[in-house]
Formats: sequence, structure tokens, C-alpha cells
Amino acid sequence: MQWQTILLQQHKGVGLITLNRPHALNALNNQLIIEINQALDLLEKDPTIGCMVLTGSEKAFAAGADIKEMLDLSFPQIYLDDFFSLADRIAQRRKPLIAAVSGYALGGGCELALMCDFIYCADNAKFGLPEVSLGVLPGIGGTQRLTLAIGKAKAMEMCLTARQMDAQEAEQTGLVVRVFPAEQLLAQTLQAAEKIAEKSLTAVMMIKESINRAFEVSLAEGLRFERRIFHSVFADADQKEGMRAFVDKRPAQFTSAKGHHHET
Ligand code: DAK
Repeated sequence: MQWQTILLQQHKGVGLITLNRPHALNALNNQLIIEINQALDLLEKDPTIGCMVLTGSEKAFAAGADIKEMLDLSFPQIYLDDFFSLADRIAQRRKPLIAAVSGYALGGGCELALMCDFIYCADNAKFGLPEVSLGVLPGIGGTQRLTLAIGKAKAMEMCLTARQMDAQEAEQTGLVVRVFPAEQLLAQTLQAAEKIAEKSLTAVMMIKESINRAFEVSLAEGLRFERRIFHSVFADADQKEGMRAFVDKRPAQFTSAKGHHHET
């Protein structure tokens, strides 16, 4: 595959996608969103991959949607194309996706990080939704996911004032899980991803779906959903292996979802 806007590497069960438009601080253009999805398609189909990581450069995770590409678009055009709807597919992945954010994560870049299952960041990270300064609003989930992540007060203030949040505040508010020195960010993220990749992929995917349900349904429905999924994993070989390994006092060898290759 010849990539123009990303790099793709695979190691120890982890797929690493690196945004690669350095001249534009990884601004998200159409091609970049297409390529992220193509890479995620490949990684999700690859039975050896158990976790995916999305990162940028040290200076910028992504400085937003590509302003130069958007400038002259008309309302009927973006409405007809359902502009940026392809981005939804990034958030709908089955396998876990971790964001490793260094430098700027602004506008669409911040929204892209919010589409991932969780975010680790470097101590130089800057998060912001500056769309209001451009006469628009966050359009790839920012007003919704940021609000769910950090609450109404902070989300409202950030989106209305375009203020940037630093790494420390991002950790305090729960936007990110942990902050690392910039030079350690990728290694630490890959380490966590490798740990996830060693687990039962079936269990990992069910946990991801079940947690995401919490944002969409009532507690009673969410609990019912969780219990049904819990019941269903007893039909999976990894449950037998995981519990048998515990009883036998040996490490589990999870294979059930990893052996299957799906052609689509
Ligand atoms: N788009 C295009 N190019 C960008 C860019 C962006 N978002 N951000 C930076 N660049 C380019 C700069 O134009 C510059 O290119 P040259 O001039 O060298 O050709 C190069 O990257 C380096 O940037 P700077 O020279 O500005 O670098 P500095 O270190 O001085 O400043 C900065 C870094 C991150 C503070 C600054 O670049 C900046 O403020 N960037 C823009 C940040 C921003 O406003 N981001 C939000 C974009 S709006 C929608 C869905 C989503 C959206 C809209 C609609 N629909 C569903 C319809 C989302 C919108 C956004 O994300």
C-alpha cells in the first residue's frame, strides 16, 4: 500500500498509524481520513493485531481539519457529500484504538483523539476547539464527545472561547488518562497496547462495546446489555482458556478471535 498522508507499522500484535503531513501540522484533509480508515480496515482484518495506536509528530498530533481545503466549500456541496461523515467510521471500530497525543490536538485533531478509546499525551500536549474563531463549530463530534469526557462547564468554555488546555489540565479533567515526558510517550503507549493485544480479543472487543453503550442508553438497558454480552462470552474458547489457565496456575494463551481471518 502506498500511503500519502500516514505511516503504518505493525509490531507485537499492535498496529501503529502515524499521521504524516508535517508541512501542514497533520491537518486532516479528505485523503488523510480515507487513509486512516484504509489502515484501520487492514489492521482490523489482520488476525495478528489486537490493538491499534494513532499518533502524530512531536509538534502536532493534528492541528485541525484542513482549513485550506475547506475554505471554498459551499453548503450544498458539503451537505451533499456529507462532509466528514467518513470520520464516523474511526469511532465505530471493534478493536481498541489508543491516541498518543504530542503537541497540538486542535479542532478536528482534538476530535480525532476523542474518537479513540482513550488518550495518552505528552507533557507538551495542547488540546483545543478553536473552530469558533474560524466562524464555524466543532463538526466531528467535539461538542458531544468533549462534553461527555470533561463535562458541560469546561466543554462550553473551551468551545466558546477557543482556549487551549495543557496536558496537566487534560489529565485533571479526565480528557487524557496519563501524561508522559514527550520522549517516552510512544514507548509507553505501545507498551499498554501490547498488554491489551495479549488479552482475549473477544473479551477486549466486548468490553469496548459495553463501555461505549454507557453513553447511549439508560443504566437499566446498559446493565442488561452488559449481562447478555457476559453470558455470550461463555460460548467463546478464550473464556475456557482464561479460567482454565488461572486454575492451572499458568499464563493464558488466547487464540479464539486471533485465528480467524475475514474476507470482505
Ligand atoms: N489546516 C491547514 N493548514 C494548517 C492547519 C490547518 N488546520 N494548521 C496549520 N496549518 C499549516 C499552516 O498553514 C502552515 O502552512 P504554511 O504556511 O507553512 O504553508 C503550517 O501548517 C505550519 O503552521 P504554522 O506556521 O501556523 O505553525 P505555528 O507553529 O506558527 O502555529 C498552530 C501552530 C497550531 C498554533 C497554528 O498552525 C494554528 O493555529 N493552526 C490552526 C488551528 C486551527 O484553527 N484548527 C482548527 C481547524 S478547524 C466540519 C467538520 C469539522 C470541522 C469543520 C467542519 N464539517 C462536518 C462540515 C473542523 C474544523 C477544524 O478543525
